[in-house]
Amino acid sequence: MHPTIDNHSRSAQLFAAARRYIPGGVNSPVRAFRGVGGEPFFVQRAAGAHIWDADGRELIDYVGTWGPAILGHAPAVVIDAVRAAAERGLSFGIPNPDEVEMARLICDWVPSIQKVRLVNSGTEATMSAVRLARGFTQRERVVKFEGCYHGHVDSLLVKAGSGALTHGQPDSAGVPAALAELTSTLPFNDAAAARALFAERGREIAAVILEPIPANAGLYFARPGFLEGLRELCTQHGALLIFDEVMTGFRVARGGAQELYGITPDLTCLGKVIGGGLPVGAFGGRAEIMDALSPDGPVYQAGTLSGNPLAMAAGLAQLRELERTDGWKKLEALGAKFEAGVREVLKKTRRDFVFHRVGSMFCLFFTGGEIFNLADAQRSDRAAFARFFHACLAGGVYFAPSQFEAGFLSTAHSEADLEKTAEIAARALGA
Ligand code: HOZ
Repeated sequence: MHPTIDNHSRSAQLFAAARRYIPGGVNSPVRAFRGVGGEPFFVQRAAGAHIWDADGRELIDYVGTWGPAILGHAPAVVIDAVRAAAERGLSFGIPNPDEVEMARLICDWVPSIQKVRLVNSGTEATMSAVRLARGFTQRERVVKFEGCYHGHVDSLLVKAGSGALTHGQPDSAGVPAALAELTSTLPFNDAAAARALFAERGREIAAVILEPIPANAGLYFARPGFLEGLRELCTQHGALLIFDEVMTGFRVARGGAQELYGITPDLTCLGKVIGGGLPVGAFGGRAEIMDALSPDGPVYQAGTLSGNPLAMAAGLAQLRELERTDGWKKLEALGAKFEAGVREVLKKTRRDFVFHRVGSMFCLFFTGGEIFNLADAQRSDRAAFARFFHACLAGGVYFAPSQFEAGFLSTAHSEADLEKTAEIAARALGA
């Protein structure tokens, strides 16, 4: 049995019950701990940078509900906004004023987005963006990158990252071969391969979709010129460039990764931070493209709960609070402090590591050398990662239960949290 859980714990009992009624006992595969072994714990409540499991154990949390909790868990400003919105009604299926406010804010903060449609998840955002790109360009081929994950969209579950990678199924059963055939995959950071694909099939390509900062196969970065090259190729060949900023949007900078890199995509997918922890997604871009959506255009896309008033209220409150408190500056300072602590610890170990960070997102690979794509990331020693994960968890620090996920800091992480984490990590690594 793994050290995480004992058979009599409340979490163990809940997991046994969950397995009876829910496939694998979880509602999203990465939660099942298969990437690290053992069984997941169940969370009872969360506040700030901390979570409490069903057995009352307190943990410092670096998952932050996979990104949305940028102010930490349950910040008063978001809870108050949600409470007030709930009292006005949970869902209308009729346009509501906060949808307009959210759309205005997104368009103001992300200049490449002139119009935006709100949906309920990142998966919906990428699925709809791909359909829109196909409808707008009247082409069918989509290009994605190995290890990039864009939710569980049929066309994009080809060589995918995140849970798909953790569970050894980057190509899902149930995706028709005929559909997968319309998806071309390329290694990330391979500009020559992208040029070659466009030279051969440029006229078929509706869109290139990517995480401008891939964060679902660990975390790595574009080489200088790579994103610019893709922008140029798409423009030259009449394909749309789609940035999946579900994780990086409003997190790595107010205007997302596209602001950091100075690249203008045609379409952008958003989620996570813009919902403040409630289910939300969005996709937007140039007005002429977005106007191809129904009811103005021929590309159908819809949703009963889209623009849900609670999600809008939560997202607006969180984004405004980030802006009001100079949140991105705070997160960078915190990230730098966290990184300094980690590097101190790593120096004391006798093995090779690669530590990547951008703002409040980070990843520690258990290998040396450089990491620029999925193949590099897969060199990481996953067994060593799993041992590290469980030692940290036993010490009271919760990192994502997979080598192939990013970690997240929030403005609620304190210096004491970072110090305790460094201590526990040092012990876990035998430093
Ligand atoms: N990497 C995923 C989010 N981008 C993890 C969340 C999940 O699959 O449940």
